[in-house]
Amino acid sequence: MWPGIALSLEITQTLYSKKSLFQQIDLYETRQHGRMLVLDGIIQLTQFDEYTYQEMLSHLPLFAHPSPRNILVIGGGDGGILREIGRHEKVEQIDFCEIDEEVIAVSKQFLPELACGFDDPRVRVHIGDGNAFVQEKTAAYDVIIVDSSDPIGPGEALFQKSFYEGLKTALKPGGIIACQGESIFMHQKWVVTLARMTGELFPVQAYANVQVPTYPGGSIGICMGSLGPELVRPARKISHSLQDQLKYYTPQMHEAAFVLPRFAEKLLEGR
Ligand code: SPM
Repeated sequence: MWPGIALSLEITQTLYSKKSLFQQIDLYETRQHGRMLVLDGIIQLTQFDEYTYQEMLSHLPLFAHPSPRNILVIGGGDGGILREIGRHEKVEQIDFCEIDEEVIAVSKQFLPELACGFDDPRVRVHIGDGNAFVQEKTAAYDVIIVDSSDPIGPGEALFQKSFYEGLKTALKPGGIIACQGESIFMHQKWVVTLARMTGELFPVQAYANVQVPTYPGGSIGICMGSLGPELVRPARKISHSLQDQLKYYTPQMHEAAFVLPRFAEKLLEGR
């Protein structure tokens, strides 16, 4: 996806390498960054910095919503997003839809500190196509989180307008979506496309930026849409016990994530 650009991490051991029905799955031990999950040759996470993305993709929408009870997560078979949602005691039900059950199995074997998200009794796992799953739902969720891979291979359908329309229909009144939003440095065309689609469908739209040193460009975006609540400030206070569990998200980071460099502001303004 990045012709002429590479990020190098020294691998000390290959723990798993196999093609599933959908993609090539590789799990490596690295010298400096702990274990690393790679799908179709693209880094999905490392133990070194996975928490930045997982915390922000989860807690930005959950804290922007005044009372999130019913949650849907699409993609993210490693379980890290489920782990973060599970920290919210008032959440009642978490539907989880992932197309590739081998990613879940590999994560349970090699990334237990992420896959512990699957142990939460509120989680209901659905193996299948996330787009098809969403299209069958109406007014079912307070928050929907899309932890997709990139828009090639199995993740492609999750970047289409029909999918975003389905997300909107699947939300309850006042609901919020938060989707993996690519990089303001590396994927400007996708960033603009996602922000425009969300802006056309939702009365409230915002784009956050999160530091992830092991993603190309060093950061990734979160594209959000809301049927009511404002997004750029938390709607609720965070408890001391939850804040103590986190390494990246704070109420201050919530607001700061939506402050973008000027070139990105211009990009999103269509200038
Ligand atoms: N739960 C973690 C799964 C990671 N899902 C998102 C992966 C995105 C990988 N591509 C990053 C490159 C951004 N341009």
